[in-house]
Amino acid sequence: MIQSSELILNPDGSVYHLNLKPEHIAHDIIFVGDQNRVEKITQFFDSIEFSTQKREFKTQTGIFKDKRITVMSTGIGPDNIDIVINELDALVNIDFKTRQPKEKLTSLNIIRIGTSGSLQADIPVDSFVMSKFGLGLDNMLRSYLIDEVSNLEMEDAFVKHTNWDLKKGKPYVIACSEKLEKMIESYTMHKGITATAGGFYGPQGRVLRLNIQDEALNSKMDNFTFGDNQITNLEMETAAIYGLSVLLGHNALSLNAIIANRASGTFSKDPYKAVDELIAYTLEKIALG
Ligand code: R1P
Repeated sequence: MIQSSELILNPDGSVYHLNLKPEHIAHDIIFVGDQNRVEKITQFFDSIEFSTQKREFKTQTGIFKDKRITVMSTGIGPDNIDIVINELDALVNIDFKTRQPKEKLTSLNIIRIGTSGSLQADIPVDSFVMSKFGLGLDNMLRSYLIDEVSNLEMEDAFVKHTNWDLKKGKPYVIACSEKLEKMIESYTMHKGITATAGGFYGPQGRVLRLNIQDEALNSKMDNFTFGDNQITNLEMETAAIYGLSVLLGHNALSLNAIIANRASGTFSKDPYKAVDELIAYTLEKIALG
């Protein structure tokens, strides 16, 4: 039995941070970072059956073209992803009455629609990136037993290529769900490795008033290749989503609208437009899937 200090439920029986009960979520789930992006998606729904918000975690469930979909904001960063995916998994795979894992696994389909900075000059602002792999620079996933699901070969190649200081913890690499990749695939989307940082400034090489440990990291990441894959972009959630999803038996895919190009130093003139286009495209694909 899982103790009440470990799986914390609110007095109404909902799960601690997300404020959700099992009946509130669909099996197809869209993650966004920004809570204001939730309604940018659900405005296209035919109906909305449920809405709630606690802290940065805003959730709405409804119907889009006969498909029941949940849209949820995760806030910023891998630490939030730890909360969101563990609590979502508990909603479908733990019996809240007996506090025991259920015998039959329920697998969720999780698709992130995010914003991100490109590291490659030829992946311009306003384009879309599908993450074949998440490369976690953040350490969160290292609290779990990940050796059987992570790509050790790519991790070692990245450590060597960047002369990575292991005092920062060892980066981890996790692949996307092939099922969702096939479902969403588009020939216009760039595909590659998405690096996930545990912060926005120093961890992504931004210097304001503090010196950083490795000023050359972004340019080293820029020319890292593994097989046909290069590091396309840098954001703050994908690798953590992939890692926890694989460990818990869920399918995950991350899509990002590129709003900044770190190689050319440019920022989108209309970042909302690129995000809106990615939302419209993804919703249609989920409805068909
Ligand atoms: C940083 O500004 C945030 O924006 C990006 C990063 O991953 C981080 O969460 O994604 P979202 O727009 O999806 O939040």
